[in-house]
Amino acid sequence: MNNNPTLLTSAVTRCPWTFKPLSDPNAERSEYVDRDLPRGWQNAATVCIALAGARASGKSLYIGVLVKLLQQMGEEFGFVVEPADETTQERYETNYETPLFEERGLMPPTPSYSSSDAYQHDPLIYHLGVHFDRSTNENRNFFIVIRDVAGEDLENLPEDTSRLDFFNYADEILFLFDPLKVPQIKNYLKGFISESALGGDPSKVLQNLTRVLNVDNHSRFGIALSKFDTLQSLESVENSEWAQIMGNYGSAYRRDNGFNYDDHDSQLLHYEVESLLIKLDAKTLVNSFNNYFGRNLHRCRYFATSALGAPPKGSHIQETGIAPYRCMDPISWVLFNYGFTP
Ligand SMILES: Nc1nc2c(ncn2[C@@H]2O[C@H](COP(=O)(O)OP(=O)(O)OP(=O)(O)O)[C@@H](O)[C@H]2O)c(=O)[nH]1
Ligand SMILES: [Mg+2]
Repeated sequence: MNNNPTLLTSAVTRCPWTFKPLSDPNAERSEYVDRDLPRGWQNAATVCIALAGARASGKSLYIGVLVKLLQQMGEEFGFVVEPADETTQERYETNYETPLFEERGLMPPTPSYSSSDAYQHDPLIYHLGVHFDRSTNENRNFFIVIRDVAGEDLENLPEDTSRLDFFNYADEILFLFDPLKVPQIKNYLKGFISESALGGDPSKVLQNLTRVLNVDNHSRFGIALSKFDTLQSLESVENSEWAQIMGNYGSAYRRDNGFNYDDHDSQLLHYEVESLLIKLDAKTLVNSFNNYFGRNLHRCRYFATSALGAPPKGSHIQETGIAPYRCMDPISWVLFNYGFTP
């Protein structure tokens, strides 16, 4: 596998509920929440991912699909991806798998953190098995911890933002945005693509998020143009400039490398997505990302993802099913740069 990350860092052992690093990586209980850590947690590489984005930007559907992709990656490379605590399986089934894969519908908006039915208080925790860690040259347990968030809570920050503190300790903050919610993009594409109704301006959510982040925050920042299928569909707008751009099958955004992560390809995609954003007149958004996170490819990277692979049909997914596109990339970026060898 050609995953050639240029900078390898070693993953620390974090508390899965707060994302804070454990002062004793061999502890059996979290010093932050006084709960027993999952089995095998001692000195494990714990890759903690926090989703971010406005309402309806596609976070929950992405998680629903990501868990299936992780399992498929395990099948491909010969390891098993298993829920690592008692409730992950049940919470995944109820909130993600059943609505999406059994009822073949969409998901209701994630309830606000303060509501009684909020299911995102605890993250989803999966054991990826024992793997060679190229950053420490030893075999280690790898876990992935995924936190969903209600877009509503990021669009209107609570007075006390301490419950969003986990963002400060995430290995990666994955910021999804619906391209059609960037005002300039929306104007540009008016008439080409049907507009989704819900959801706020990603720039505002980004601003709010930076209010939550400490100045010394070290999380990697993945920025994904979600629902990329909507942009790909422009290929069929005859004689348009976009038909040419999206019809360019030589570009990185037109091919999915699946589980074979290649850091050079990811960097190429980064620059292509940046150019797409500038082409779409979203330079202000690009400048905001650069202001906040610097132009550091190892810290901040663009992605293009589509959880469904095609626009939904009313309140259901297409009869042809779900065909995720480039959804593993943002996760592989951090996993492989931590020296994960499947
Ligand atoms: N075309 C397309 N639409 C998508 C895709 N993923 C999500 N959507 C649409 O976006 C809507 C919102 O998706 P969710 O995953 O529920 O959004 P969310 O970010 O979790 O929203 P909140 O929970 O309110 O924060 C879905 O109901 C779909 O209509 C995709 O890959 N392609
Ligand atoms: Mg949601």
